[in-house]
Amino acid sequence: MGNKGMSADESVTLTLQQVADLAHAVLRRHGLAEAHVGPVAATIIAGERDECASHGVYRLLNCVHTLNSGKVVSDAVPVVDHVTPALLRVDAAGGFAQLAFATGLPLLVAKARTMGIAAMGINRCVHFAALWPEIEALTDQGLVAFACTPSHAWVAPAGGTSPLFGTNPIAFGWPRPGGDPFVFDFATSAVARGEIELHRRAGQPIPEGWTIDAQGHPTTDAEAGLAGALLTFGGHKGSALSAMVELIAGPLIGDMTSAESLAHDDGAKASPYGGELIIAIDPAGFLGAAAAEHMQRAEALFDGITGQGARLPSQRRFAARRRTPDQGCRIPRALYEELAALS
Ligand code: NDP
Ligand code: PYC
Repeated sequence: MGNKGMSADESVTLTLQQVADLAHAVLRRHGLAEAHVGPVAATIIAGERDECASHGVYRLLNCVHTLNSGKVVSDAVPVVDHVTPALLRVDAAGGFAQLAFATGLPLLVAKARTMGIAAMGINRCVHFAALWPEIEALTDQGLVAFACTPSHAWVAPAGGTSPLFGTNPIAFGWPRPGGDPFVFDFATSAVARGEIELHRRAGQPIPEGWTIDAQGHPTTDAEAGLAGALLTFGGHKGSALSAMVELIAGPLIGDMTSAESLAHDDGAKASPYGGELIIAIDPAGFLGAAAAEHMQRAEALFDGITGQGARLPSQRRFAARRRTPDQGCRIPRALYEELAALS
C-alpha cells in the first residue's frame, strides 16, 4: 500500500531533508545513541525515498516503542568476531541491526573478495527494517548478495492455523554493469505485517489470502488478521522458505527463532530480536578474468523479462528514488502529526 491514494487533506508532502530531520529528531529525542542514529535513520529515509511506506517513517513508531520499552540497547557497541577466512559474526549486543551491519560490512566484503564467498551472522540484534539497503551495500561493491532474518511468530505454516514463523524476509541482489542492480526483497508471508498495520491505520480492508482470524477463518479485516495469523505466500512453497529462514538465521548462527523472539518480547510488542544471515559472493571467485563477460551475458535474462512488458523487482523503487528528490514524500497527515509530537 503506497500513500498515493491520499487526498491533499489526508497527507503532507515532505522533502527528503525534512524526512531526515524528522527521523533524526525522533530517534535522538527517545535516547538512541548518536552512533546508531545515522545508520537507523538512513534505512528509514531510504524507505520513504523509495516509496516503501511499510518501512519508511512509519517504522519510527516501532523504534520509539522499542526504545521506551527497554527492548533495545540504545547505546550498544557491536563487536566483530573474525571466525574463519570466510565467516564473521557481529554481536550487535542488543542494539539495532543497522550499526552492526555497517560495522561488519568492510570485513564481509574483504572476505568475499579473498574467498569468493563469505557469510556474516549478526547476533543479538533488533531488526525492524527492509533488507534491500543492506543488499545494495553489497551490490554497490560488485558482489552478489543474499540476506534473511526471522521476526516474531506471526505467520501460520501452510496447512496450520497457529502463528509459528516470522514474516521472515528473503532478499537477493545481483550487480549489473552500468545500471541499477537486480534486487528482490520480500516477506515469506503473503505480505509484510507492516503493510497490514498500514491498512488497519487507514481503516481499509485487506485482500483475501493475507490472513486468518484467531478462529482460523479467512478474514479481510486487518485488525482480526493481526490478532490471528498471517499466511505464507505461495502456500507450501513460502512456508518451506519461511522455515528455511528460521533455521539458517536462527539455530545455524546460534540465534533465536521467531517463536523465541516473541517469547523474549514477553508482551512488550517491541520489534523482533535475534539474528540475521548475510551471504556475499564475488563473481570473480568462480570466473576470474571472465567475470565481466559472464555478468554481461546475464543481461540477456533481464532483457528477456522487460522485453515482454514485465517489470523487474525494485524497478518501481528505483523509479521512486529518482522522483522523490524533486517531488518529495507523501506521508499520511495523521502519521506525520504523531511523529512530529514525538520529535
Ligand atoms: P512485496 O510483496 O511488495 O514484495 C516486494 C518485492 O517484490 C520488491 O522487491 C518489489 O519490487 C517486488 N515486486 C512487487 N511487485 C512486483 C511486480 N509486479 N513485478 C516484479 N516485482 C515486484 O513486499 P513485502 O510486503 O513482502 O515486503 C516489504 C518489505 O518488508 C521488504 O523490504 C522486507 O525486507 C520488509 N520486511 C522486513 C522484515 C524484518 O523482519 N526486518 C519482516 C518482513 C518484511 P518494488 O519495490 O520495485 O515494488
Ligand atoms: O513488516 O513484517 C514486518 C516486519 C517485521 C519486522 C520488521 N518488519
